[in-house]
Amino acid sequence: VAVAPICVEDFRRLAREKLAPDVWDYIEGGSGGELTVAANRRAFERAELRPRVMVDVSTCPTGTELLGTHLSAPLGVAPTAYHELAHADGEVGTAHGAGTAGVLYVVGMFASRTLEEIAAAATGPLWLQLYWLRRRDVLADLAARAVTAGYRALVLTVDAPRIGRRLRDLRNGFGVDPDVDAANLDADLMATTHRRRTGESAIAVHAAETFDASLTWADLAWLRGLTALPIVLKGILTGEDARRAVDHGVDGLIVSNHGGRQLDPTTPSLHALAEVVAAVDGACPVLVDGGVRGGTDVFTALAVGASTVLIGRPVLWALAHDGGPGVAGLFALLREELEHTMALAGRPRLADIDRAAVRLDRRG
Ligand code: FNR
Ligand code: LAC
Repeated sequence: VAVAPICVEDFRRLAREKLAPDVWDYIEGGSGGELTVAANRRAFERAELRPRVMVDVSTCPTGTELLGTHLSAPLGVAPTAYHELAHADGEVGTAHGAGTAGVLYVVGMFASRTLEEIAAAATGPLWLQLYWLRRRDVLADLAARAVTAGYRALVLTVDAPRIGRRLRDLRNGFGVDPDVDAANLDADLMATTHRRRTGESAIAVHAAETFDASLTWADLAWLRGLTALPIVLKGILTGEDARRAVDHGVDGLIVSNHGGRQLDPTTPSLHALAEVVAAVDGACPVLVDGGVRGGTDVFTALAVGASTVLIGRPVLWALAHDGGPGVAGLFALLREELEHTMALAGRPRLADIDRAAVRLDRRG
């Protein structure tokens, strides 16, 4: 009997049945020994919720505000490349799903649909993620298009001066399917992403050719000069860099180790979140991604101080399983699990989910 997914892990199993092995490995894999992928999960698995009782939990609303935008829950889609690898509807499906669920969608620079098509399909807020390219004119063009199409923030990913050593992709000689393109970038800029050579990841080769590894804090002023949109940095893992980002006037931070796909081993996202929240001390919203696989994980991240929690791989699983409705279903499930956790933990409002609601690093 086909049973609808009742937990996030169900989406993973359903997606695996649909995806070609090399695409599965590209999505699932991390870099190096995949220690960070495991550590992201382990940090959540070792968290222990501390419930309060005799609290009126007859309603537990999950709606929130993020940079002036209403969300049905403190949830969103983390930026990921090439959604058409998962489903023919690609990012248009993701936009439908995220919009239906009322959550944030951070569109990836390597989206396989145009920013304008995605915006036309979206009923919820969109942000646009960028990598720092040598071709600054391309960044300027994307920023201008994002403004016109109604995107509400730019996310600069700062943990990828080059691509991590993803052994699965190297072994598979992974290249992006010739029918799937980065729809917002010129074909000549993207040619190598389709190249398949044993021992080589086309994603890594392409990044080596086009990403500008000289990015430093001083460059933020140039990005700021392009647009009045809020600027959010993604890939912050230390309190030191968080302070520095605040000093440079960024509008938000995303604590992330890129789902364990870049530096490995490194700090699990939940532990980095605690450090960053302390350093930022309320100066700007702090988002987090990496290893969030259920409503209790979302609750834990909120207790540690996250404003909103982003979901990477599970969105691609849901998209592979059932397109836009799959993505809507995934976020409905996460919202429901969060609401359920709030009730059982005696925290009926998001503002009640305080640091005392969770103990990290349970022994044993
Ligand atoms: C990513 N991620 C990513 N990040 C980014 O800033 N730009 C990108 O283009 C991509 N592309 C991408 C592709 C795939 C297949 C994955 C799995 C991830 C990283 C992503 O935004 C996020 O940080 C992690 O996926 C979060 O971890 P979880 O939820 O996948 O564990
Ligand atoms: C990733 C970046 C390249 O695959 O999008 O993580």
